Amino acid sequence: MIKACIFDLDGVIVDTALYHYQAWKRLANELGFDFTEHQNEQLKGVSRVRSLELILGWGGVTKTQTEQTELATRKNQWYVEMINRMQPSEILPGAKEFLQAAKAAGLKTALGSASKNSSTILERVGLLPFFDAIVDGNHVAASKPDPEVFLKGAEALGTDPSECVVFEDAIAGIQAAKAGNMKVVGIGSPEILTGADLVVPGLHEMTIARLQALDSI
Ligand code: B16
Ligand code: MG
Repeated sequence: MIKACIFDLDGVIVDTALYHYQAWKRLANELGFDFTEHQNEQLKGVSRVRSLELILGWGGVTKTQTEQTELATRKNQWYVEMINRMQPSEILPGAKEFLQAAKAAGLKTALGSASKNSSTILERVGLLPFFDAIVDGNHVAASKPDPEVFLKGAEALGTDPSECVVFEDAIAGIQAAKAGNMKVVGIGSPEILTGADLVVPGLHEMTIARLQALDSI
């Protein structure tokens, strides 16, 4: 029986990818190069440290560990300035309604995000009260596709992984959920999110009936 939902944040609940892109682009420009929005797709669901490594690679730039820490901190300051201005209107279509429906159906809810800024974002858009547990980049050692973030979410909710459904927009997150023996709903396109048990374009297409139907697969 399905007892809990675990949600990724960026790309599922809100679209913070644009803010990440603007902040990383500013950093790259300061270092003397640029990268495209298409390249930015590769950073979705990827940790801050790994994102910086990829971006420096695209620019052909080498930095020491200390310099990398300083650069990641600088990017994060710009990013935090932007997310501190986020509004409830930035919640993706259907996300709040599905969270409300999940709570009304007696399901437990957790966040399972790579971001270290997830609480700030949920607070800004007014969704913090909808989550029973928050597990994010501050609580895990291994990044998706490792299942750690989702397993910790299930543990925090006191739910067996097999009774959890994960909602994810990144392929690494789909793989992480599967590695954790969970059901997974992909948010996006079925051509990209192969391996998901169900793919919907957004949470506006999700219902509790569709969720419960995952029990039988
Ligand atoms: P931060 P998710 C991820 O969020 C983003 O998709 C990814 O682009 C970002 O680098 C990562 O969080 C870390 O974010 O710098 O705020 O710690 O999709 O896992 O909710
Ligand atoms: Mg995501």
